Amino acid sequence: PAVEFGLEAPFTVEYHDAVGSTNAVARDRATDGAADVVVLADEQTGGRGRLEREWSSPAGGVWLSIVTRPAITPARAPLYTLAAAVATTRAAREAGVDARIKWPNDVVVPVDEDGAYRKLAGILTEMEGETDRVEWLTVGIGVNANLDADGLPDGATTIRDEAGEDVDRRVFVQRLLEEFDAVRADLDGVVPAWRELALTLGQRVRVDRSSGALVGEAVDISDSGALVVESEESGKRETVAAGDCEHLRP
Ligand code: BTX
Repeated sequence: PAVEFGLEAPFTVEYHDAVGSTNAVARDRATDGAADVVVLADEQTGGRGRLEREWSSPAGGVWLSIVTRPAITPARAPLYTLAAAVATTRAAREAGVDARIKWPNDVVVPVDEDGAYRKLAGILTEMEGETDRVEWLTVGIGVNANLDADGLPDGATTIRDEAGEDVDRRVFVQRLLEEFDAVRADLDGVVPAWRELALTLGQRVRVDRSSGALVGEAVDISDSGALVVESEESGKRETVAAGDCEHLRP
């Protein structure tokens, strides 16, 4: 059963010990008309990543989904994902972790100078709406908080491992939600804020698009949140709105 989490956040937080996926509960709340509600769980038994991938979510993490009804067009929705990445990264940095952002939606910790990293958090945005307006949008955020990386998929890291101590999850969630609220209130400021925290810019990357792979240097992120890559093949700058991005060795 859901209980009040008792945060003075700009959102009503509904807490569960365990759920399948907070994004699934958030979808139910959204279709019931809710706004500015957060579904938070200690454990997810069916956590999901993008493209139907699994998201490992044992007890001790921060697994949450924010339900919003923003007055924006669907074209601006990716800015909400970037806003969540900025908010999560800032909250993790306050917890003592050298968190950075990998385009578009991973919060990572660098392990060397060449763009290698471990994954601290992931973000999954889902929405419903028409071509000219968003009806609702849910932002799922999964943070490996008070966990050992040992029990997680390869390439993962946790706040416990990076900071050397557990984080007070109530404080962490409060900071994350305050940051998210501030960043979304100034959507034009999202991309500049994202750039400051980006690990991907300046990296040699491969982006897998539906039209094929693109390899080159990640040189910028556009006003709408798309990645701008200077292609090694054509020498031209190409813009990728969505896709998987891998950091390559220089
Ligand atoms: P993604 O598709 O970018 O990443 C998924 C991949 O990450 C998996 O295939 C696996 O390799 C790896 N992985 C799985 N679990 C973890 C983990 N705990 N830490 C690091 N790496 C992992 C990223 O998807 C989006 C994830 C969003 C998760 C939140 S949690 C709250 C909400 N509810 C829900 O079901 N999903 C979101």
